[in-house]
Amino acid sequence: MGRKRPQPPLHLHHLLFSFLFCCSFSVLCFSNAKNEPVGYGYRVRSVSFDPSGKSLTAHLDLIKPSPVFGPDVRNLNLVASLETSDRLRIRITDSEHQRWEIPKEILPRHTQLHRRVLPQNHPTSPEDDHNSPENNIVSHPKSDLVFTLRKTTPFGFIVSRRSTGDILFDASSDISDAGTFLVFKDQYLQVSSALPILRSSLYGLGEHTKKTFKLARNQTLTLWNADIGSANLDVNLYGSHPFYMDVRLTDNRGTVPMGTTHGVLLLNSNGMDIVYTGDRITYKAIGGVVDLYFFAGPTPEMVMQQYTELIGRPAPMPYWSFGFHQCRYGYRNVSDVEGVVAGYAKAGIPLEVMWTDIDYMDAYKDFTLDPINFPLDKMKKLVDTLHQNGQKYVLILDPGISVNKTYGTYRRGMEADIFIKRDGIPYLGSVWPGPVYFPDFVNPATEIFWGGEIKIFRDSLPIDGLWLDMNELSNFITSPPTPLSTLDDPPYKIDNVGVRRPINNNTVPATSLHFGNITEYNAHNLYGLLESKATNAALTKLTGKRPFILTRSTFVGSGKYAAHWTGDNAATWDDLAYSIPADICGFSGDTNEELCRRWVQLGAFYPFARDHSEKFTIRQELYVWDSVAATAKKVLGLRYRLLPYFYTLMYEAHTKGVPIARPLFFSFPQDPKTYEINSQFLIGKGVMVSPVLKPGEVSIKAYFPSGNWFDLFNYSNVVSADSGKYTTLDAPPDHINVHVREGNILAMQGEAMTTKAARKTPFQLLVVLSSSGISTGEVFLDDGEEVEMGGGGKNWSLVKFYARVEDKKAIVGSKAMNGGFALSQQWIIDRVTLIGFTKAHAKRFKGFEVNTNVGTKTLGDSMLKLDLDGNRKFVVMETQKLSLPI
Ligand code: MIG
Repeated sequence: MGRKRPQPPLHLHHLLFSFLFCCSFSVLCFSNAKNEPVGYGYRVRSVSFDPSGKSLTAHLDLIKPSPVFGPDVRNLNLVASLETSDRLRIRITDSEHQRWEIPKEILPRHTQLHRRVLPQNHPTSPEDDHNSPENNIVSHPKSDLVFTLRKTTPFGFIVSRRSTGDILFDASSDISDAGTFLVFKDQYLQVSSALPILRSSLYGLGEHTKKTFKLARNQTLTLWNADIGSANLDVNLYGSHPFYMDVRLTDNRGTVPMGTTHGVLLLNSNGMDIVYTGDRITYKAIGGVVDLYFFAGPTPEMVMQQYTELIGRPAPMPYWSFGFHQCRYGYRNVSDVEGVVAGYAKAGIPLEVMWTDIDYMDAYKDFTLDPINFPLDKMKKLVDTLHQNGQKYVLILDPGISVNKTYGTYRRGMEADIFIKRDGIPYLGSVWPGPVYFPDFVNPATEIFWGGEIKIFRDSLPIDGLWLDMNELSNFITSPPTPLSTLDDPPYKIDNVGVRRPINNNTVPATSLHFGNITEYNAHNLYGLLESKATNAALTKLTGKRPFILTRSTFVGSGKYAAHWTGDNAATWDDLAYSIPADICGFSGDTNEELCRRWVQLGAFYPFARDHSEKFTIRQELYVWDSVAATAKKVLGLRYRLLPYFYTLMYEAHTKGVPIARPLFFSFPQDPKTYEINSQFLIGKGVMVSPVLKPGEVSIKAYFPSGNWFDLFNYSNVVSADSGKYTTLDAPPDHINVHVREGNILAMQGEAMTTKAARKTPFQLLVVLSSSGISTGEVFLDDGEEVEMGGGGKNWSLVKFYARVEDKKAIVGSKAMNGGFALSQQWIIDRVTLIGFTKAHAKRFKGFEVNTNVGTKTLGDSMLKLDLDGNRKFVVMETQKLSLPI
């Protein structure tokens, strides 16, 4: 395949890709030289159907073993099942031996939502010809996903769409020079699909730092959690997410609607390479089973709903976590930290959360305080003062427990016998405290141990959240492999760190054992997920409140327990461009005034907004430079006014799985130009951020999908894009472009120094009328920290707003779920601003000026009617106090 690929143009990043590409194929090239494919495939021995018609089981026999990458598994079971109307699962396992699969206790698969479960015994449709000699099919009239088993030699399978016939996954044709589409060996699984190169755009398969959202062709994406700074492009980083979204252009016949999207998950925790060429995707995993899930979409948002329905939805974050955070590695002592808090107050820049890195610990031991620089009495005073000011305090924890008999945490860990073992004794690694043992979070007893340690510590210092670092696991040493072990040295070398570094490099060796004799080889990628889960359970139990946890390492499903940051990015303009959501102003290296200014302008709109820097770099708190401080006040002012919007998006993420920050194609899949946009993003469906990402620039070229867009700082600046267009916008040094699209209603509040104070200000509705039809928006309200968000306790309201222009009136109204809660809190709206009147609207109002705004109001029962007969300039209603819901 490598040889046939056309020469790419000579760009630096292409050279890099070609290099990776050749490396990743060197083993195959070697086997090709001997004319030995990686595998010869399987044939179908027998097929049986579930009586419901929703699943089939095929028994597969190996055609012939191949000599590379170890012995083939001879007999396989393939089960294809429609688990819901929008989810198809294809699971291929060894029919004789149990193999490693991610246990349900570690990653529950949510299959119980009855809403979309398919009815039994559906009427047979023509495609349901189970007995054709060539093909067997699993389909259902209520599902758009169709599975076809092809009884060719070797056998194959296809996933297609019932509505359009579009083939989503085609594992039915041979790859001439890379073995067959299915290879199943003990330590090498290969599954591969053809893709329609001209119509398919893939997103996902993280965690990697990429120059583009859309995956470039001809690259290998490696998944093996590693402590590699996120400033490194294209190599495996801290987390593994073998999930992609495929956004399709329409086909020649125009049958497939533009932007039709599906999702694919390979649920497998083993190390893997994913080779993406554009016309094919090939997974090469070094263990586990083939467990593929297909999500029907057909929109990006629906794919996210369906994916998170399976893996779990993002944990709700407390309201305060949407405020601004300040951190640094290298704060010297408590007074240094106090000085930073005071610096923010003096500069009038909102600071919600103060953080401290490993500097607070005594000799880097978890759950201890440095008695000289961070003594308990001073720390207590610091936390008390923060709390009195409505602020919060978060501390870091590393997983490694210092091996030291005088250290209580170590002693209790040994007693509880909860450390990862190798050769029958705890595995000895080395991290900041020196020699360490690592808690084994696979062991249920570890959650009790860990929760106990957090409790002891938190009883003495009431911290508000925890930051979990180094949980890939990161290890400063690489222990020698066990001789002849194919776990420590597997036959297929994944492209670890882009140079096929051994998988044991700077982590816990693959031959180490977790509870139940689960090998590190299999469970490696799950460590961050498991630590997050245990920490979440501990904090929830201790506080009775919604926990705030930030984790560096993640796996599929981690969002259920913790938030994530980008890890060690660099203070460079490149890293600003790769950055959502990274450490503001950059972590490693010295930042500078201009970079930091542009970074806070962008970072103010990250879901998680934290300034963080490395030890020995120059200080970069937002008050350090006057121009940064001035810009911070302006942009954080807008962020704090938008807090209800961010928080409502948190609710949407928690209930539907749709992320708070989204690429443009999420809202505009029917506009293919959005597929290529890497330097702008959306917050929710309605707000678009277009940052400056280069030094010296004072204007930007931004893409605007169709519709009218209004500057969110200055409502009267309008970009009208009939069908999507690039526009050059001014971006003076103190400004970032943030626009809201027509058709949206934003519930905003006032600026303040803390989220607590902001929540006490009156609401203001910004109604952006739609040139055709209704505008909508919503606000979710609760106390901001109860464990469940929108739970059965009903201490919350969801108010949905709508607005339209009708006759000579603009009508703004609301419908509330549990409206009583909001009323009981006596939240009020003291201003309604309408923008977005167009010529079409204006025709209805004699003497009405286009682009002017709003008139007087009369209050109806549940509606606000705005009389538009006047001929007024930009007027917002300073209303008498309206209750919320209206
Ligand atoms: O070996 O705790 O990504 O945010 O400041 C480095 C010190 C350990 C890596 C984290 C970074 C943190 C740093 N940590």
